[in-house]
Amino acid sequence: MIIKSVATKPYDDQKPGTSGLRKKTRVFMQPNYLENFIQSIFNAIGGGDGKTFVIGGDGRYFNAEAIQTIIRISGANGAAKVIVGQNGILSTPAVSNLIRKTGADGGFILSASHNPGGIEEDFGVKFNASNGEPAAERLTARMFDATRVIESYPIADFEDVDLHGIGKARRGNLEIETVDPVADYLSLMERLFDFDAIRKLFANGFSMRFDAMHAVTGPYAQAILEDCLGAPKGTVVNGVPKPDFGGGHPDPNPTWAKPLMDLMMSDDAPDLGAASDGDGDRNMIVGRGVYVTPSDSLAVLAANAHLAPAYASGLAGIARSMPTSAASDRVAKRLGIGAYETPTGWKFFGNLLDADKVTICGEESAGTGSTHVREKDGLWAVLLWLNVLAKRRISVAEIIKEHWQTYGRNYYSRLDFEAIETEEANSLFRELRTRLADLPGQNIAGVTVNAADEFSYNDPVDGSISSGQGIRIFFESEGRAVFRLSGTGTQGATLRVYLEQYEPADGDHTLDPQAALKAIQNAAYEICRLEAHLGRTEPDTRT
Ligand code: VG1
Ligand code: CO
Repeated sequence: MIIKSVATKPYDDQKPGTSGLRKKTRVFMQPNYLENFIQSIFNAIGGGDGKTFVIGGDGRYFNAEAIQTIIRISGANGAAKVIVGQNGILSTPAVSNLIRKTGADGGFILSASHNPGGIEEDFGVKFNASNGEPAAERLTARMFDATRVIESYPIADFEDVDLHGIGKARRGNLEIETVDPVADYLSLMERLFDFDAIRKLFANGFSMRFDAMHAVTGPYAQAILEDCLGAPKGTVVNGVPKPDFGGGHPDPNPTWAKPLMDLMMSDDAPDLGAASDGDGDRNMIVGRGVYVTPSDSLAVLAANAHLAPAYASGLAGIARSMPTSAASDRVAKRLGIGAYETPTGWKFFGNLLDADKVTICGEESAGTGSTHVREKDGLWAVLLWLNVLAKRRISVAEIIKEHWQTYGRNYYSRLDFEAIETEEANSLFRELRTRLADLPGQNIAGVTVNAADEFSYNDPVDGSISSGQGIRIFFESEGRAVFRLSGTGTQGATLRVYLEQYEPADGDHTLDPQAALKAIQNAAYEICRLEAHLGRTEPDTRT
């Protein structure tokens, strides 16, 4: 193998965010930009000598080229083997599974997740560690440090590797194995769930639509739902991954999955609607006439997980990200198990899962997962719902209604203000921080503040502390508002405002969420002086 050393200069904007490094695709296509970041990962993990890595992506624009570059840099760093998804395709949970199953030293995921794809849109790189989890903060800090001092990188000089077939190739000391992206993932799902019960459900006429949003989950959903579980052909729509996701945002929420939402709210609605995001780690669940918020979905899945073989002996605990509603905490309390609150981002669940403190985790942004991998997993959540529905034989709407009657309802909504000036966002937060100490006891827009703080997480497993993780305002009657800045955007800043209002088990669960949250929203806007800072009060998206 001929290895070249290429002289380079640091780029100053390669700090990984909530989930890897995300930039405009053209930024990644600049000379040495991708190469610098990949070599910095190798530098941060102590080199690649003799190691094995899994490589795959969600098929977006620049996926194929980036994979060839990563293979060449892996070879030049002395890696023994790379395991690559056929045609460069692997969903994020499938990468996590392959790392764990093959005992690989880590994995590269090429994706900007739910962000749109294309030469004018977004690209991204995530690195997962040997336990399959997204690089922890300590590791991402080392990567960033490495990007700031990089002077050169080694790269092997060989022909592109053909990734169309399945099999093995060799370039010098590097073995390249191309694998079926779906097979190992499918066999994992078969071990977790009662596939026979789900098959019977479909055989008895249960109807479903799964919208893969032209993203990576299409081949997985077709193989599992249609070919294996017997759902009728056509259950999966938009099932072929496209480099630009058909021009849409592959973001499974009521705004971006509107055609699915419209169907589910119509007279022709099937029994279950579901969707997944660009890289297959998020999920949306909709019943006939009823949208299930991700926070509620986490709580319902936790309360019913024992109906699936993998979780029949019960859960060790439940973790949720801080902005996620407290609905799952109530389930944990009733089950007598631990409830954990972590910062936003899946990397914070890894330690809790590895230490067997929790079995199920979730985020309000439509991510749910369990001990089976170390990533959130869109299809896993859909299959667990199917398993629950197959066992309980009642509708999604009935399950939700019964859940609220047992635990109460956490009305919930997230408002996103996108592409705002970074300085505007920073000044809003600076001012908000100075107000926190004076807020408790004050009545604002008709609601009283009980407490206010900036969330800081003390990891109970490794003792690491992550501060500055979002501002929380707690109101009387179990209301809450959270403010934080997105760490996945590629343009300016995105302010997220998360609103929550608890309604007890014997209360009214039939309100429109926006109406139920109006008082909290008014107070939240006033507290951060939203209009004064942003010049507007209408969010770009409301989920
Ligand atoms: C968002 C979500 C967060 C999620 C992250 C990565 O981060 O809020 O819950 O873990 O995306 O998901 P942020 O910093 O923009 O709020 V994915 O599916 O985009 O990898
Ligand atoms: Co994703």
